[in-house]
Amino acid sequence: MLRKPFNFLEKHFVFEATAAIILTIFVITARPAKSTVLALSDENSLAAFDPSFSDIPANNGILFWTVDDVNQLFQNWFWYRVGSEGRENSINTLNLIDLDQSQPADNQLSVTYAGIGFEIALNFTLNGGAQGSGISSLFENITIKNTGSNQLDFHFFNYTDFDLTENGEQDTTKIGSSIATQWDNLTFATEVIDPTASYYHLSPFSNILDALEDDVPTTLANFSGLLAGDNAYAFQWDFTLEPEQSFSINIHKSIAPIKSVPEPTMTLGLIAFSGLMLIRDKLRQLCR
Ligand SMILES: [Ca+2]
Ligand SMILES: [Ca+2]
Ligand SMILES: [Ca+2]
Ligand SMILES: [Ca+2]
Repeated sequence: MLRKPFNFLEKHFVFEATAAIILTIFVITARPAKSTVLALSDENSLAAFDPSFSDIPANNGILFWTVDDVNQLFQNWFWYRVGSEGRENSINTLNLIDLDQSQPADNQLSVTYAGIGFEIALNFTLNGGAQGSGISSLFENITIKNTGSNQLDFHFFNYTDFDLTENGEQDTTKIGSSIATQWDNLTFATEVIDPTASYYHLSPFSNILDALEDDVPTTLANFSGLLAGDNAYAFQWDFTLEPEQSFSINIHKSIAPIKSVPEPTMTLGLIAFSGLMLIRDKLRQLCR
């Protein structure tokens, strides 16, 4: 079982970003190997993406997504397997052949990896809402193309670990073949995918990550929840690709606040108490 590492990268990154020094390239020397982390930013939102491979499974792909300076995401990334045997690998174990971010701190990024006889192209678009709105969207478009001369039996996985409002322990999650939802007292996250997945799964962290990183082929087990606690989930697409053929997937993740409207009969004392509880929770978050 993997232990959830402390996300020091996020603290570093958010500090830099709020100081309005968003650079295209961050070199994070504290990480195990020198790695280049890219920023996606738009209005109230900031996400970090590391295109290179880390042998710490939880340090691959999208490493956080803050909305109004509150982090909502621990990790979001992609794994694949070709054929019915052998292990899955994260797609950034493949050769990085193209990386394009047109401007510093832009909200769009595209990256392409090449394997033996195929290429995987990803396009990310972060669409933040107005400052203070708590609203944000992340669009991911993935195209897998057979560039070889043999038919490919492809298995593709999107793995997502939301930790809403900085902490996943009080989150609740459910999933089906085309949608996943997760919420806590303050935040609601939705993921809608197209086409529908062949399989899906929801499990306490780090069971799915362990399955994607072990040495045996994985087929997700379609547990749909509800499940409370620090969960992660994944979708799996199984498809056959003829030479020159492509398969595209669209993924739309969104974050929104849960509006807490006081009941009309609520006394002032109760409202003050709720406020104190919120301040207490905030202080606890800050002190962690
Ligand atoms: Ca926007
Ligand atoms: Ca939470
Ligand atoms: Ca596996
Ligand atoms: Ca989680």
